[in-house]
Amino acid sequence: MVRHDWTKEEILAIYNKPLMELMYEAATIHRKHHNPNQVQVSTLLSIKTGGCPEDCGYCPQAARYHTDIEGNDLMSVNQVKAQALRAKSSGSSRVCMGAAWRNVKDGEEFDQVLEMVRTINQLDMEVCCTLGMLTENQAQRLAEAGLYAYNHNLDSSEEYYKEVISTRGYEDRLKTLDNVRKTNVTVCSGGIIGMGEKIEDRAGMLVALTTLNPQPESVPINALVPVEGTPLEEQQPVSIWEMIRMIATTRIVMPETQVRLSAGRTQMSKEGQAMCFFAGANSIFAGDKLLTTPNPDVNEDMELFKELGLQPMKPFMKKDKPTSVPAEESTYQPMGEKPKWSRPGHSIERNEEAKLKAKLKKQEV
Ligand code: SAM
Ligand code: DTB
Ligand code: SF4
Repeated sequence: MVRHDWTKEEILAIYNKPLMELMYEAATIHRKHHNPNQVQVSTLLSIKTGGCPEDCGYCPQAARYHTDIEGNDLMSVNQVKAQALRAKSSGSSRVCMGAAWRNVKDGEEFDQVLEMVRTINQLDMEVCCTLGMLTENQAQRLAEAGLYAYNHNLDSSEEYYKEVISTRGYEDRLKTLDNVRKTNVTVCSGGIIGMGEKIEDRAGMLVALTTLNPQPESVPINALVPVEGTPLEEQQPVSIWEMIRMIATTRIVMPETQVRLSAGRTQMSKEGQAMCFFAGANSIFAGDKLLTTPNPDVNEDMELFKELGLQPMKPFMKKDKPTSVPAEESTYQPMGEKPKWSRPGHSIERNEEAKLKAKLKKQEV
């Protein structure tokens, strides 16, 4: 049975169980709901990199922090198709396209993204997008183009979120998830651990995700990748034990969800990752790059799969392939709806410091 009324205390009690018990319980639930030898392999593609106006304290793509990444304008549909075919040939069943946008704006660029969605859908791969905030109408247009999933993370508990991001609020994120839910696109939403949050915040984020009804079809659990130039550059990496606990707890409270062992795998041993799979992770991001930071080599991942007897999941095993609607049949009507900035005037000291540091560094050059 899927529960939507988990309390923070109950989730904390699960998270803090003796590790062997926690893993055993998670693995038992995992095999009741999923084939434990199948892992979904998803490939990330940064279709528009850097220059983002937001102030997410973890993110190398926020313009204000001046990190070392190479920014790029929106990729062409042909470039995306070539990358998707490459991903398919190396065993990926899903392509997740990420754009460093605060929110989607109607116009030429969004039309180009819709074309990318149609193109990948025709390759018989699941298509996911993560483009920032969305209106209901934009979600509907993505659905019509054949989008399978939309990723928009809650990132942390509502309380800790405010310590990391000031340019939009938790309720804005929930609104986007709600807009996606009104279509037939599946919801992908999770978060990051290792940002300096307490275990209570991890539990708080899981409460928020489990309360969603239906629960998200996929939940990415990212370990922070500390990037130089961001306010979180000095965070110590989370230990593998914390990652296993977070994955196992997520599996127990969201039994039907695909739990994705996401960013941070380059810092984990093969044995550590194997324990995450045992504890209920059944999805990874593959490819030598996440959006801007490194990820394990695909060949190494496939070797690990072989060693563990895991198979990459085929596309559309959880839900039918969505049908794209030809453009002329689209019900699209611009609504002119603007997502609101929910916390005007609010700023985070650590983010302001990082902004200033980046500015001074630039002046020195
Ligand atoms: N701009 C869009 C948005 O924010 O929704 C989409 C791209 S954004 C990079 C997608 C997610 O990547 C973030 O919500 C965050 O959870 C994750 N992420 C970004 N930087 C990260 C980092 N340094 N370490 C771990 N996860 C990160
Ligand atoms: C998610 O939860 N993790 C992915 C995906 N959704 C878009 C992104 C991880 C980004 C890690 C930092 C980077 O490579 O820029
Ligand atoms: Fe922009 Fe997304 Fe990065 Fe936030 S996480 S700064 S919205 S790209």
